[in-house]
Amino acid sequence: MADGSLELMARAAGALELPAVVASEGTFTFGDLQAATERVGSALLDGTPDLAEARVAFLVPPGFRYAAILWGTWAAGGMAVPLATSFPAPELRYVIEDSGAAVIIAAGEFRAVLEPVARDRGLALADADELVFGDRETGRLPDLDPARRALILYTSGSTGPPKGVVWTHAAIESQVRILSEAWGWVPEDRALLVLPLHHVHGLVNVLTCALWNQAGCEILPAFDAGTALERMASGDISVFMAVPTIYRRLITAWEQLGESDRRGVTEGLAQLRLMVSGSAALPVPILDRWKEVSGHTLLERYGMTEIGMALSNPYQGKRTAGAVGRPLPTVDLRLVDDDGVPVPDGTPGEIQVRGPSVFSEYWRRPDATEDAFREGWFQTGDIAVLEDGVYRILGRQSVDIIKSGGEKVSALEVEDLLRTHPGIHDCAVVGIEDVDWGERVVAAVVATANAEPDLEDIRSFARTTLAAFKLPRQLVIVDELPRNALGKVVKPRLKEMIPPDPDA
Ligand code: MCA
Ligand code: AMP
Repeated sequence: MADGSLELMARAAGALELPAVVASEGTFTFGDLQAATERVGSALLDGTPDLAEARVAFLVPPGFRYAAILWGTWAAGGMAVPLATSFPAPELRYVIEDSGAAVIIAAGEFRAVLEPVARDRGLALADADELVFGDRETGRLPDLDPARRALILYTSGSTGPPKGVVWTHAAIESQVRILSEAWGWVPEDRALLVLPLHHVHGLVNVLTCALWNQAGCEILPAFDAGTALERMASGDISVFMAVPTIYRRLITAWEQLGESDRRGVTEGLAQLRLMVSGSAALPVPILDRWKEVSGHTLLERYGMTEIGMALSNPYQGKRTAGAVGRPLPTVDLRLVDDDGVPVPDGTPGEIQVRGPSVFSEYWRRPDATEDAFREGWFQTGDIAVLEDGVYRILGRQSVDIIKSGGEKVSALEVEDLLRTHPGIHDCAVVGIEDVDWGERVVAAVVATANAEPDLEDIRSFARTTLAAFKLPRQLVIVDELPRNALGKVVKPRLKEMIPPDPDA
């Protein structure tokens, strides 16, 4: 490694014999990860001194290859652009084109979906296995300034297409230090990772925090409630983080066990040190039931792709149901009214955040970046109130953002596509409270004359363009959409018109 290597990698160098990643590909030490990082980094550099923030897009399932490609990209001076394994070809193409990726890497099972876009961009599609495990000579890696840009994560917003959120190495380091301190990470920890790795939650809070602390990370290629529950209760795991939908599924899996298996699992779960919930509001019934199942009061925290983690219940001390605690160290946070003026305690206001973990820019969107900040404060669009010394999240300013199973969906993006369906004259998409998903995507549709679009038809129409989590789960045919005097759909009124989901 070069002298100026990133602190994340320098710390790994002090733990070469310790297990770093346990995954479907095998068990790997920090020494293995360091060697793979050097192989990937050298291959990407291919004789050049520094990738100089070139974008490296990769579609690889969560596992050792993922970690090695991420670290190899960073060690070579590139910007990592993780691609979502759940995305269909058009969404992958959008991210690759928008980020201006100079390198595209795929695991074998994803080659076919990426080949056309690689060809169109005149790029060879690199093979993940060959990069990570190939027999190649390693060379010198560049010295890196932590102020350099490291990562682009794509996120949907209330306007326009998804935007790339840029994180520097320094912001990632700052986030990881904050969480390490606040949540008590130690080298003896072993995290179980069941989340996708193109979001802050899985990538930073779990994987990077574990590796930064010389702890191990056991990675499942995808979430499966039975497997996750069994691994959590195995006695090997000390840290687990997930979205509320996942906790709900773990509860269901536990309830399906026989009496004595339940007891065994409950005893195993009680051994964990830390269980965190985030990415969406944790319903109090899930918090309460999980306490009965596992003995743990979930630590709920609040974050966002643009700011990382901002608010957290305490690791030690009282965790308040339905609340997200206090600002994490170094996070400057305030609640403001519509004019940007701070509100007194007990009055709801928009959350604004500043601090070293806040993102630096939307990739190649200076106007959107400028609009997102006000006098140096990032405007989250989330509404909260400070009561009895803790913050409670009350909702969002925009009705066009939906959070389903921890995934963010832009109603406008779904509407734009649905309007191109021949049976749809007009439509509006809203998020409706849902016990499984938190919110479910519901489409209210005015059909064209003589057309009778149904849910399955609309879902299969949209599926080739949009990720499956964005597809409507309920369809309501209406004669007309409620509109205000300016002709804009009044979504709060529309929400009241949606009948309960017949399939729920
Ligand atoms: C999958 N499906 C979904 C979702 N996920 N539908 C709605 N909302 C979703 N989130 C679709 C599948 O494509 C499938 O569709 C059908 O639902 C059933 O799939 P199933 O196997 O039950 O679901 P799954 O594949 O097991 O996924 C559920 C999940 C997953 C494990 C809860 O959504 C998930 O990993 N969510 C977490 C996302 C996350 O990490 N968010 C963090 C971002 P079909 O049958 O039609 O094919 S927020 C963040 O990072 C900030 C910083 C923060 O605060 O944390
Ligand atoms: P994303 O942009 O996908 O990173 O999602 C961030 C959004 O998730 C935030 O702006 C909030 O709306 C929501 N969120 C994250 N954590 C919580 C939480 N604990 N309670 C309520 N909403 C949350």
